Amino acid sequence: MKKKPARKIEIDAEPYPFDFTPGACALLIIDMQRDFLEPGGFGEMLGNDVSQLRQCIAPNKKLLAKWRAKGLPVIHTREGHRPDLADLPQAKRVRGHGKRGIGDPGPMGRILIRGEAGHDIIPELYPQPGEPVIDKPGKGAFWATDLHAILQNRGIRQLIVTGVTTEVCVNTSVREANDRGYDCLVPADCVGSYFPEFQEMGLKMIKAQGGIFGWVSNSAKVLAALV
Ligand code: TIU
Repeated sequence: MKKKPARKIEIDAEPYPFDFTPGACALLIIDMQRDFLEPGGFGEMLGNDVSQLRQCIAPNKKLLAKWRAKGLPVIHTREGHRPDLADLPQAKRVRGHGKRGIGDPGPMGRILIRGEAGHDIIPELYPQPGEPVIDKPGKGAFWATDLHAILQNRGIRQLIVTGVTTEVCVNTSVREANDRGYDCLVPADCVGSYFPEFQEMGLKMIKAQGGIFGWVSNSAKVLAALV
């Protein structure tokens, strides 16, 4: 018997429409962790305006609900380290010369340490059973993780990438995914940066030069494709 061709739906995106194949596409939610997003967390302690990031919670929540309702795969990531700091490079530990850094006591437990309250995902987007959570020691979701194997085992070739921050972990993960052969679409309202200029440029870099790393769209357009 002939195999049924995969269903494709166009999502309006820049620099040109994205050929969405629901059976081969995962929602990858990057680092929506309490320490980055919540008032009183590590991000705010560093002097950042968390309201800039919090704008993307509601659109993510809506997209996640619909994505789950359609039975499509969801993967979450968290940036953080082992409690013994064995996986924390010295270069990352000393960078910034902040008063407090990774592994030190913070407002919500030890900063960016697995198992601590601040390291966990915000309640609004909390993972459900069956949704893999990737603990990553770096900015990119692929480096030193089993994400590529998980995606390959599930036949995933496309990613809708959301989360924080646009210019750091989202951008790094999209670039890593692109080099591994995945098509990535980033809904602009579902990613956030502490810095408006980095939000703008982080998105521009993805879609520049004919989609050098991927596509940029918005959650309404992705939701419209999830009929
Ligand atoms: N998740 C992520 O982007 N980690 C960061 O450290 N981001 C900053 O913008 N600092």
